[in-house]
Amino acid sequence: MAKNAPTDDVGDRDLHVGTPKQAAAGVPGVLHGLAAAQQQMGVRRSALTLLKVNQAGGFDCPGCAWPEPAPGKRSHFEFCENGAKAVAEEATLRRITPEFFANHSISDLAGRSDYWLGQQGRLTSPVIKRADSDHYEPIAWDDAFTLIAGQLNAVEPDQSVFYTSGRTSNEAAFAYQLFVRAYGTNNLPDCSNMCHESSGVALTQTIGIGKGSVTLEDVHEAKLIIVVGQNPGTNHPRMLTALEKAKKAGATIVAINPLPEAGLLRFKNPQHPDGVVGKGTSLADVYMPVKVGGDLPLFAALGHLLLPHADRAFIDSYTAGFAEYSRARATVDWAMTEEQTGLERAQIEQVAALMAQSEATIVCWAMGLTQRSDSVPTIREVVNVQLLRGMVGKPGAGLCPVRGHSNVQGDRTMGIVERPPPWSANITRELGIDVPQTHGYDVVDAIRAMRDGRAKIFMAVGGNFASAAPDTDVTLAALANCDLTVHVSTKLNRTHATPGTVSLILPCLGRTERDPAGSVTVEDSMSAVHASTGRLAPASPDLLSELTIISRLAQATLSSDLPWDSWAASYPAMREVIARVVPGFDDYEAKVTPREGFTLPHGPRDGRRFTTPDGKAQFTVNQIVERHLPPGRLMLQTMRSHDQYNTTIYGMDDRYRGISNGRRVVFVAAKDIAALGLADGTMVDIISEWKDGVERRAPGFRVVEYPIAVGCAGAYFPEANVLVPLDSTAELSNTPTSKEIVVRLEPAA
Ligand SMILES: Nc1nc2c(c(=O)[nH]1)N[C@H]1C(S)=C(S)[C@@H](COP(=O)(O)OP(=O)(O)OC[C@H]3O[C@@H](n4cnc5c(=O)[nH]c(N)nc54)[C@H](O)[C@@H]3O)O[C@H]1N2
Ligand SMILES: Nc1nc2c(c(=O)[nH]1)N[C@H]1C(S)=C(S)[C@@H](COP(=O)(O)OP(=O)(O)OC[C@H]3O[C@@H](n4cnc5c(=O)[nH]c(N)nc54)[C@H](O)[C@@H]3O)O[C@H]1N2
Ligand SMILES: [Mo]
Repeated sequence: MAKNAPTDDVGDRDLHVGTPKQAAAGVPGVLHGLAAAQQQMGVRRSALTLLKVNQAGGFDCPGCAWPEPAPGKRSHFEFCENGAKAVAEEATLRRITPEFFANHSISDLAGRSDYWLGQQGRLTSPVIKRADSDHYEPIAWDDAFTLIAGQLNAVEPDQSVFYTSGRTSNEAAFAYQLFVRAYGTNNLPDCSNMCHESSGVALTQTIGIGKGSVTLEDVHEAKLIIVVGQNPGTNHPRMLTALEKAKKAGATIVAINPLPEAGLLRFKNPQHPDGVVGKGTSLADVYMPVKVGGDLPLFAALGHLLLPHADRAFIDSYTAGFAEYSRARATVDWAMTEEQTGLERAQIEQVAALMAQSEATIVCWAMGLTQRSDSVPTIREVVNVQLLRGMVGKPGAGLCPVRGHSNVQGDRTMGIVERPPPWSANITRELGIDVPQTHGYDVVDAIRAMRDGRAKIFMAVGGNFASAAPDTDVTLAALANCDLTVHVSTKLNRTHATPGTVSLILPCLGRTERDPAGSVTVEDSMSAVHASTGRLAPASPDLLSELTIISRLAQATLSSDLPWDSWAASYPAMREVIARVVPGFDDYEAKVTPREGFTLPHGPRDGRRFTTPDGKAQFTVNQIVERHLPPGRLMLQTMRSHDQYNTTIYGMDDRYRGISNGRRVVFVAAKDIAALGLADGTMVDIISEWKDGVERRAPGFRVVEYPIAVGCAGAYFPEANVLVPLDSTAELSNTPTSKEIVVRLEPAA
């Protein structure tokens, strides 16, 4: 039997701190995943649903963007503990009814935790909060579209903001950007702005395309894999299977991370006998406990050490800027490097030696590199080192930004971006729509615009803007400052509890559910596009697909006579249009009919073709800006626990880090705890200090002594988002610096 939703909201009452684990997954992982599924769905539905994850004819796991092996090579369980939890959140049997909203005012909901809100179950019918009301109440779909269209047409298009989270299918994403641009704006911020934007910017500048250059086969064939700023045991567990496979074929693995994450140290693959009873596979051969923010000096030093091992043939034929780069890296200041990285010269030399020997090296990275002020230069420095050794466009080698949301990469390919897409002329040619050419708002600029009254309408297809965005108090006030907020969502979340004057929640189908319009398509982190087919009965008969909601809103709002009805009724019809407009999608329908789908072209990977202005891959010279914290301060990074999907809190445990029944914890090294005069278990407020002079405070965190790099601290997202100043963003990508916050700890009042 599925369990009922919790009625009380107990917070961290029963917090317990144990010892961190040394290995990830194994049988406990599978059992935890199944337990989560059964609480939400019961036993039978869990079994039937989980067997369809990532299978031919099944649906794409909504968990993460890590690719699946080719169909013949898939196991029957092509999901992981956290994939099971992601599916359970959506396929839950719990329901939010109109009575729920009658019983809970919006002020009541605003006081609840993200965990409690998410546990209430699926949204089932459209609701509206009218001006001067503190409750959501039912509204008919047609009335909802008429009302929103009326408001959209009453403001200038640039006064509206249209957010997207990365679960939206290719077809819905294409329709959404088309609607928004036909309406007249490029205000299309998305979760990428807070996620891999820095990777996109750095890769576009250097290799001419903002996507990673490896396939899953490359990972299997690599000789050396360097995992930087990523916690795959929690966030991309299926990646551990690929790392294990590479390792068994002889690869060496290096982990660069301020935390010794369990999944990087040892993996017990529950599908192999030694993963069930044995010790599993030890993964990382070398662990580099870098200080938060030390990656740029680290990769600069690696580049210096690798200069004598440069691949001259590759550099001469395919790159530009090597002379300047090699001059900049001719010397290295070891004292500064050791101080800024927290690593010893010998450790760095050891990794350089591995790189010098390796004929096939992949560097993987995620949020540990992308959410800092110097993220773009840091990723460019990673590119330098890979170019130096000729590690792009070669089997088993390359650059591998590991994406987060399951279709975040596809949404970008479909034109969800705050600038006119490079193919906007095709929209005009094929559909007769003039695409606005002005630069729109990204996430941070959208918050500023709402705060300052320049934007009055906020619409979101998916996501939880209020909890995901930085500077929580500023973001909440910005949303509340809107005349209208509109949320296309599957689950209740904090953003719904922060309404504009008028607010609507439009409930939609999830990826696991049957859709009469056919299968949708998605693109994974390695540019492979394939179909996803939901099989479950929808959570409520009143749900519409995202594509239908967007199409009906477009019809109500726009005067142009595009065939929105036929698109909403058929994903193949929408794909036919995409094929004519988006490069790389010709014969789209034919290519996604076979279950394996197809891989989009990628010049650097396929043939060392670099689409930069001079056609060469670019070496860059990146300045190292040293960080010196005032006495008594720590560099805080905000990260995910093992029991959450971004702002969706599955449960209150972080098993691998030894935390149960609570989330308000701050991880600090023993040496810093002693130096600060605190103790393990002290309750503190975390205060962030930023040059605007405003003190942002996150009250009531328990200090946890942890093997984290000295001078650093870690706390969970979204509880710590209140500490991230809105104006503290990465150079060039404008990504909030969620992994670079200068804080002090004060004993709690
Ligand atoms: N189960 C689950 N899966 C997910 C998600 C989820 O929330 N739950 N989220 C999805 C999304 S949208 C994304 S973007 C990905 C996120 O995947 P990750 O990037 O793995 O997520 P984070 O928890 O932010 O972890 C960042 C890692 O970077 C390290 N780190 C922090 N600062 C630094 C630094 O300065 N240098 C280095 N070298 N390392 C540093 C942290 O210690 C941590 O191990 O996962 C996706 N998959
Ligand atoms: N401090 C700090 N802040 C961060 C980060 C960090 O590491 N630290 N990470 C950043 C990153 S990497 C990201 S990607 C963002 C995430 O930002 P978002 O993508 O905005 O947040 P999510 O928590 O993934 O969104 C969850 C909500 O999506 C809705 N949803 C789920 N599935 C569907 C669906 O199929 N359709 C629709 N329409 N809605 C659906 C549900 O209502 C659910 O409540 O947060 C960023 N914020
Ligand atoms: Mo993300």
